[in-house]
Amino acid sequence: MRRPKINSIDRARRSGLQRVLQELEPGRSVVLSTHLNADGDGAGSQAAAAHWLARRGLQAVIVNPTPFPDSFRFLLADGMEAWTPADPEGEKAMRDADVFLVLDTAEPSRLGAVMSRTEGRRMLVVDHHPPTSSSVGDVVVCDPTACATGELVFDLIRLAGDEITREEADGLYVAIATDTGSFRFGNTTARTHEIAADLLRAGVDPESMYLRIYAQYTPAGLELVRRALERLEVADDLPVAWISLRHADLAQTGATKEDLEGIVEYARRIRGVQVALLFRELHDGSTKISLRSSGDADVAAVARRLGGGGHVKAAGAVIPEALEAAEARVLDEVREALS
Ligand SMILES: [Mn+2]
Repeated sequence: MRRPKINSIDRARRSGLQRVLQELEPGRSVVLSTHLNADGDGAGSQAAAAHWLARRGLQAVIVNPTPFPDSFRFLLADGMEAWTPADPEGEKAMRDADVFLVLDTAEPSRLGAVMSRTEGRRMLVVDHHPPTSSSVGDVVVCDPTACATGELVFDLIRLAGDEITREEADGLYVAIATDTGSFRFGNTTARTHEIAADLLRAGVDPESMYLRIYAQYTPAGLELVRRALERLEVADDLPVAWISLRHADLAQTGATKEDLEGIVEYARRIRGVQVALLFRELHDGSTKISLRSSGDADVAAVARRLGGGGHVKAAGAVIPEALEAAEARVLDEVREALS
């Protein structure tokens, strides 16, 4: 049986994860956190890590800067809760923590109110975003060659010599499936599939995962998709398509931020499109941009010029400008990147 070999991983990743492991002694209290508006990778990696740490005899509590996504609550064990700093339980967990294990980000600004509470505590970071000058952490594993943070959590568990349980496998599968666009994006590797195979052997049911992750449209979410398709525009002179949503689009449809997941993919699915964009007007009048690249364009570089960041093929930024001005500015930057 072919297994994703733990001794085949890159030496830097291995030694980094080894140092993380050394900090996770049985009996210690760990707060698990991830970035604002946790996605499938953040939430799935956390859920898997929480199951595993509990199994190793640590106290593990999830405290995120924004509420744990409802759509991924099924990954939490019975009685396992996820808090925010506003909850007394979250506050207490952060006060009692020996260690913070931060997953899927190393950016202080993306940790919201959790960040200030890490002061004076050991902070372990396991992430796959390219490190930046503002990255934080006492022990940091930032490996952009990992398809998802879930891949690194998988390696961490295997490095500890532990088999992966069904519950852990479900979380890691959600993490990896969502961050690779269901094994379709450019970050998908042979090893991604080897790990997925291992997760299926641990009991993951791919169809029920598909239904849990993707077959979840609500009437409000569907209405948002309808509006997004109405607003979809394709440039005449560039291989670029974009969707612009007003603040009112979310408010009037009753759609949530979670319903925005994947909307940008509608622009990316158009034949010939190399850069897909989602513009979203925020309540304070600024504009949030999601960028996706299907070609050689480095959208992380574009996002950095706009004050944001991310991966080469998936990045984002918030611009303090109104929707129309933001569109013009971003399209200029994208034109530049494509030339
Ligand atoms: Mn991720």
